[in-house]
Amino acid sequence: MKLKKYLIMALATATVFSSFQACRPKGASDAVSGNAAEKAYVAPGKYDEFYNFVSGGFSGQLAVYGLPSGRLLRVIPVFSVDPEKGWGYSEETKAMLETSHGNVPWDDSHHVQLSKTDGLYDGKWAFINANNTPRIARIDLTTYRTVEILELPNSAGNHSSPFITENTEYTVAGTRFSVPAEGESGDVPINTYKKNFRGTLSFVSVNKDNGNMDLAFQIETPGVNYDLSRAGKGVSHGWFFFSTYNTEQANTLLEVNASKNDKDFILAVNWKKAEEYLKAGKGKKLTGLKYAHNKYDEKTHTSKSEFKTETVVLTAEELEGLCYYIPCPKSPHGVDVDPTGEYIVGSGKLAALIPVFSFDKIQKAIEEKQFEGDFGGIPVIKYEAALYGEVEKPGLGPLHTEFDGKGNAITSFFVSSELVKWNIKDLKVLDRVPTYYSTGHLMVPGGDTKAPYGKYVVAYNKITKDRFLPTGPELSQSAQIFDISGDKMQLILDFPTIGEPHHAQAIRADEIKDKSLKIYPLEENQHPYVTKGEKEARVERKGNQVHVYLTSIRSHFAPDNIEGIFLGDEIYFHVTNIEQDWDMPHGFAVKGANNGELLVMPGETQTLKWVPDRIGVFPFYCTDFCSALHQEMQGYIRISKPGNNVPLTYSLGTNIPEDSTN
Ligand code: RUQ
Ligand code: CUA
Repeated sequence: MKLKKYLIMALATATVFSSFQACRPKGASDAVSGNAAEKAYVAPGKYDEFYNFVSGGFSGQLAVYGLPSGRLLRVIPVFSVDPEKGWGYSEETKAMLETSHGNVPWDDSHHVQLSKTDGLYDGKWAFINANNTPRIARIDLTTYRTVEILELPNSAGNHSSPFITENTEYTVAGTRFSVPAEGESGDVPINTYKKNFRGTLSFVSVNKDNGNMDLAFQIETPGVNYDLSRAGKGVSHGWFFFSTYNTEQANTLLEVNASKNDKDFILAVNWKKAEEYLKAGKGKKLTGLKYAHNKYDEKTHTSKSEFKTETVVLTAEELEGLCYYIPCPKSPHGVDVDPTGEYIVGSGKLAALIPVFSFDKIQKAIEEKQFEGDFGGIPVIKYEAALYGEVEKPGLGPLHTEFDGKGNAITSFFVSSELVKWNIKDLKVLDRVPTYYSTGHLMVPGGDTKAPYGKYVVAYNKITKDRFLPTGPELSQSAQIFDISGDKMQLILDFPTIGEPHHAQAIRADEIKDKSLKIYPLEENQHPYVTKGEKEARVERKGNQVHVYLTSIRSHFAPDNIEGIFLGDEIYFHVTNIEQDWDMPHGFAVKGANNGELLVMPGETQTLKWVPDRIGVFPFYCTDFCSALHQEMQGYIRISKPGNNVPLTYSLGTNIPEDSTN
């Protein structure tokens, strides 16, 4: 009987929501007009105006595009192994993917945040979240390399992350999936969600000078889904806002059961207050945890993994003034804060309006205790008391909002497939453009800073049917760039993206391009297996471990003939690229290796481990076309039968056949 009721409900909801499915706007082919192409055209040899960092969705990586051309400049491996660059395959990078679950070679990255000072991008680092096995990564914007990954305990589905505060004091991580406690006490029936499942909001501090992350504290809250978040800025600096859904606290068929409440919440967190409570000793130390903290050292070119066991937890419902819920219509997704910090925009996925909250009114409501009871022991501010106003009939399925710096907001609509521009002060809709289609995130360069650059808005679309040449069952994802310098948004270009594009940010190229690292100085290389010149190239045996100290320079390896290695040996090729020229990587690969390649930057050392599975002579070669004689950049290693009398020898240019003088 119960099941039948559920099925009927599910069916009813399915029909309702099928009308909420993406709809494809009309007139796809004639949307580009006039001088549009000119606006996106960046002539050959000319640089783009912006770097666009786009989270790679289920590829787990971070993609870098130029704007306005949409040219893909680089894919930075973060949470997923990348055999193209040896990420997760070289001995040096394996520790970066270490977690409490062991080595995890993949994740799902949704949001990217550029570090900020005074609410503006400072061009030092990019942060990106791992959704599945909760982690935050930091990427160095001089090397475009992932240099740190921190795992988050007591967390699941790290989606509302890694949003950062105005001076990068903290990057946060909120539980999308509430879960019971870690360890044996978490062995509870799933349908005890209401009683046993909790949400955790992690605040990770970032060292101003070196960027190092540390889990500063966690706030434990009632169990709901925390979807997205944004820091306050300007007037609201010191606060953080998290959107929630599933305030129904359902544990099954969420599609129906988490869509019942007319309103869910935005959680407002006073993190300055949290700091006070911590100082006053109100944090509870939780021990017996295990979470990984991985760092890449640019001097030794090696990563290390450290396991931590403790965290400090503040319990939201026990600490007055720390957290407040604000009702927000219909399963909000994005929560976005305008450049002044005064206006907080909630986007209910199933709502037909956009509520805009006022920070000032929120503060007054708290002072005057304008509450409508509590949720799980946390005061709920009256909707009207926090509300600045509503944008009426903006479109269907609002997801995210960015700001143009001229007093306007632009919101993406998944269901009605459009971008809609509206004025923050009078909440009037000013313009709308169709997208192709079902836009998720959108991005205005600098759109979440105190001073957006404006100029463009990019829509990152979930569905692309009929937009690009078909490529089998899955079509390319797409981004679309619109010029917003005039009153009307104008489509100027479509470009395909990797993974599924999610959140993105863009920084003016001239703010960071000259800081890009060109080489790793060889004299500073402190790798334990570095070879600083060909004279030091050698092969050393330690038991059944063989360490090959190999150098690469145009266009040979030293040594390139190696003998005296036996089946059963473990071989470590420590390749040092002794070039000191920009853009001169050398690759390294050996036949039959159950491994990726190495791609070694000038001045860097990287190691490929190889356990041969058979006897014979195996070629190795450079994989990156580095000179006219790149095809000559090769060598041989001989694997002999154990017990055969083959002395260990290695050489370059001297292992000549005896009869070669004939
Ligand atoms: S999400 S499409 Cu940020 Cu994962 Cu909104
Ligand atoms: Cu070195 Cu090709």
